[in-house]
Amino acid sequence: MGQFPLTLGRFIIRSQSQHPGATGEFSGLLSQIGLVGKVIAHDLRRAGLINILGTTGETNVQGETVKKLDEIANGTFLRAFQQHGLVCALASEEMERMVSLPENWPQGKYMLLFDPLDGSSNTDCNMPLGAIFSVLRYENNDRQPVESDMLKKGLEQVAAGYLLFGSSTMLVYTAGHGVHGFTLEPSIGEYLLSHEQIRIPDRGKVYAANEGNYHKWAPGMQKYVDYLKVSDKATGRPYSGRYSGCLVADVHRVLLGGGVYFYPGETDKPEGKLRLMYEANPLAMVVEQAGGRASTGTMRILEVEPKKLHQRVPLMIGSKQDVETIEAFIQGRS
Ligand code: AFP
Repeated sequence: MGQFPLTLGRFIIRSQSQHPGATGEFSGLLSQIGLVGKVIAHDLRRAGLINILGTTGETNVQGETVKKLDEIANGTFLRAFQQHGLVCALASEEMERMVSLPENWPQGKYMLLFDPLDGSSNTDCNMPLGAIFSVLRYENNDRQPVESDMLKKGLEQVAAGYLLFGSSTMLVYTAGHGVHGFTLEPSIGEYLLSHEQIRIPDRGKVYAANEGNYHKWAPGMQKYVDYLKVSDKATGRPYSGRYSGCLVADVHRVLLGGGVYFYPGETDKPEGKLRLMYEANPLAMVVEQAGGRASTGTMRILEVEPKKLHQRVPLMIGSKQDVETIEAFIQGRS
């Protein structure tokens, strides 16, 4: 009889014992992320039924306003973290400003930044969606955090990860000691360790990008995509295109099987589309911890100096050699 699979809770306790000085706070935060994942997965499963259940335009039969699932997911994160003394500040793609907790509420030593629902365009067609989170530490006990306290480089993240709402619900995270993946067993409501110590292959055969933007890309980027399509056994080309419309799903595929995802800058949007603080930075930490690389095309994502909470950044992320090849093309070295 095989050993009983490790639950997220047991894994966190085991990891905590391996890192002296680790307080239960981080473990509590991660468990809350798991809870948020269960709630959002439940809401997404019902999303397809909301129309059948008789919503009419903006309100449903109970007279409730049918909010966008992004806002619902954002509310789930807020409810999960506002009262439990795990964090002292929250920031989200769905909220213009950072939210700090009322002074009389228990304050934690972490700041949580998140994209509560990544890939929202996939909601109506039952395609995968995700949520991304980044954890920063806040040490100053003299005052509550302000937004500028969040503007830390990705290198300063204490933990990062994502929830993937696909054929199954997964939680993948790193706290700086490798990357671990858990799959939700809905019948018992537990996340079970399914991918311990994930390592990304040095090179893959898959690329994920929206080639509809090809003519807006810089010449080096266009040359790279043309290069991927030329047949060459030695370098595993041509690569296969796999693009889901959900960053988390595409990065998860690349994390497990190798390859690269990229959303580059464009002629009218040189900074690209994706957000640094709660999309590129957390995924860059995960992928680098698994042995991969994440770049703007000219520098490491984790070293980008943030100027604004919602700033965008070009993103090339995945297998180390694949990202290095892109950088060579973008920098005219290839
Ligand atoms: P949405 O959440 O607005 O659908 O954006 C998803 C996303 O941020 C990322 O998950 C996708 O990889 C990328 O944008 C898709 O963008 P395009 O539709 O421009 O390809």
